Amino acid sequence: MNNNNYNAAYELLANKPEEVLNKTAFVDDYESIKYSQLIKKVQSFSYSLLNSGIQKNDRILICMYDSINYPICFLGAIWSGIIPICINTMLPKKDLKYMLDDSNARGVICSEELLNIFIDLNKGKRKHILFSDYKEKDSYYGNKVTSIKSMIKNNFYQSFPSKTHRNSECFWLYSSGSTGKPKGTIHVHESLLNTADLYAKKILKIKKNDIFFSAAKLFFAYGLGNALTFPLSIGGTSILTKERPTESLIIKMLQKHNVTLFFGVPTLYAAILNTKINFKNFKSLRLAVSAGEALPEHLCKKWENLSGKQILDGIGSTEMLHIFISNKIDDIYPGSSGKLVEGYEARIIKDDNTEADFNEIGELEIKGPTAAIGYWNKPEKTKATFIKKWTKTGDKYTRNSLGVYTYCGRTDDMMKVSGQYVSPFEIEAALQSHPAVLEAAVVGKFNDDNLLKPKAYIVLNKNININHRKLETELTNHIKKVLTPFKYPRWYKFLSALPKTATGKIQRYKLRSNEDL
Ligand code: 3UK
Repeated sequence: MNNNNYNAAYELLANKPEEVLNKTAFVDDYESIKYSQLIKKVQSFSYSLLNSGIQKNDRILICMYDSINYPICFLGAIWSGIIPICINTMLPKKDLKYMLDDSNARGVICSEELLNIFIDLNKGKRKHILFSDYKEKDSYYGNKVTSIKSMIKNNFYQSFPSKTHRNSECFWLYSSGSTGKPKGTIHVHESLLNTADLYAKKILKIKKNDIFFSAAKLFFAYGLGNALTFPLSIGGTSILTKERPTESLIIKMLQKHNVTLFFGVPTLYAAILNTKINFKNFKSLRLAVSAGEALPEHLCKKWENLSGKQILDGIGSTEMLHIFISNKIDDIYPGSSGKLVEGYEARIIKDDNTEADFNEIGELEIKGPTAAIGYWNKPEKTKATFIKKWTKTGDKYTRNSLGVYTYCGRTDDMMKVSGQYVSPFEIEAALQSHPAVLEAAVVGKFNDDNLLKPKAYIVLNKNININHRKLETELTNHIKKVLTPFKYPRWYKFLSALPKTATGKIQRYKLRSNEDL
């Protein structure tokens, strides 16, 4: 490409040596694909997408389970200069609707299982062009649904990469906050490869013989790097599955596919360690990575003792696209996030707006060549998070004289549960939507593994005479239905009144410490 042009999909796929072209790029639940085929399918998809009426700079929502079609669609869109927006497949319908409306996406690419939801959301207005895995349907309640399979299975269509730039808009991910709606986080072309160059190549020392497996799905920034950018950047192999990442699935996948690099979240490491598996089964594993929330010291040590393999905790964010502070091979500080990844700068800002000294707490801010350029259509939130070249993380951190960073909690009300954001307010609102509930307050509580989970305090409406155990199950089912399922409270406590100040504000600190209740 011309010097000024830079297309992330092209950069990830082009100029692969012959030996890589013959290697397997992705394996999913049904099939595998070689690099040589992948490059052709991405171009065929790009060509068909442009032919379908979607144009350069249009946005397209991708709501798909992990499979080989995911990288084809994601990279095919980018190849065309179309902006893919990767969204969580577990979201309730109202959130999907919000993202469709907010992003004003021209099209939607979804897994077949999710097609009915999008057809329903598209009813009447029919303003989105729908694409779906496998099934060819000309008319689906009046919606035309184009099959991804037909777009990529036909003859190879050569397509030239769109003339985009290092710093032009490339793709979005949605990030959520404690209040307000999710924010479309806009990333530029060069950020993808920069995460591979700065973190994956230097810290994880990824090589083309590595077999990558990420418990975090491709729609998360963490999963996108782990299972797409990193393997493609060096010609490695990535294992994809649409299955939910339970501990038994992970154990099975690590063995079946001879995984060398595994990416998980602390909750999963705790769950795997709580099974009675024989770690000798992880023969092929070279290294494990943990992110999403802090990895407690005991889990880090226990994993290393039992498996004989290291586990690198590192902190990343949707806004910074991937990990910017990390433990390093043979330089691990259990219970800490480790040291700065080269290529990033960090500062810790105290409440009085001055920089923290060693061991003083403040809010962590990061600068580096993978930062998002802002949130879509949210100027105030953009201004509050992206300050010149610095990105606020919303995390409290300390740094010691060795340059080791330690997580000390969030500056906002957000919780990270199983590595994913959850706002206590959204759980409270969802609980209050249940007919038995008068008032609800949710706080984080550490479980036996020292991992934070939501606990709900409930005041029931008068005359609710139902067994509390039964009601707990009912409330949990209710939450799983109206919110993304992992957000359900792990504990309930029923009170006759919530502790409040004279002005009626809930005294959360009392709930957190469980005092006087
Ligand atoms: C928290 C951590 C302590 C922290 C992510 C790796 O998690 C990712 O992105 P999100 O936008 O959340 C970001 C927030 O999560 N966090 C993440 N990792 C750690 N806290 N120790 C950690 N190791 O509050 C951060 O601000 O969902 C993780 C790669 C890419 C990512 N987007």
